[in-house]
Amino acid sequence: MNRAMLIGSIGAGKSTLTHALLENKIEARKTQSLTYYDWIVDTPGEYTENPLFYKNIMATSLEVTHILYLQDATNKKSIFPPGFSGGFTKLPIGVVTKADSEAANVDLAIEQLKRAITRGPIIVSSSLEKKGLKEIRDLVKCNTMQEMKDYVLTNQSNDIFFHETLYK
Ligand SMILES: Nc1nc2c(ncn2[C@@H]2O[C@H](COP(=O)(O)OP(=O)(O)OP(=O)(O)O)[C@@H](O)[C@H]2O)c(=O)[nH]1
Ligand SMILES: [Mg+2]
Repeated sequence: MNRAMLIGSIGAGKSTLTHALLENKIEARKTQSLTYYDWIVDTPGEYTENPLFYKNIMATSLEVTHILYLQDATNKKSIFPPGFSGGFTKLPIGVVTKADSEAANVDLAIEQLKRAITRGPIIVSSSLEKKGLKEIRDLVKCNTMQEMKDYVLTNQSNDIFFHETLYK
């Protein structure tokens, strides 16, 4: 079964998205350690914010098929180093979170994800409005980058697109 690990800054909305994707009716609390659900591994924001934890992310990534890179649209900062997804062999999905918020800057969040992910789909989501959830579930069912690209091309909207870096 395909599985996804969620990474992103403290408070980016990883646990809220996890519960929304799984249709769990529980509210997220601060994540203290790696938490395994059905097909999702939720991580504490500290794991992505502190490079000392990169080895934990690396090790955990071996257990999944996809890595979801969450960028909070209400956070002007991005904690992902440029090209971060290049350090992993797993299929990347960029996810903009909290698109519903009045404070959201979705365009900025997309630009931040484009720097973090050299190639892959990017989804604009809101756990509160259940936006982008189906697309994320469907993408995690894809087995190759090409399958994800084909999915994006056949499900075109403003909230999903495929990012490719032409020159590296
Ligand atoms: N407006 C809005 N707020 C959200 C959304 N998703 C999460 N939040 C809020 O963002 C805050 C942090 O959410 P969490 O899901 O706990 O974030 P996290 O990434 O799991 O945080 P850590 O576990 O500390 O790493 C909470 O107050 C949520 O209510 C969303 O889609 N829209
Ligand atoms: Mg959490």
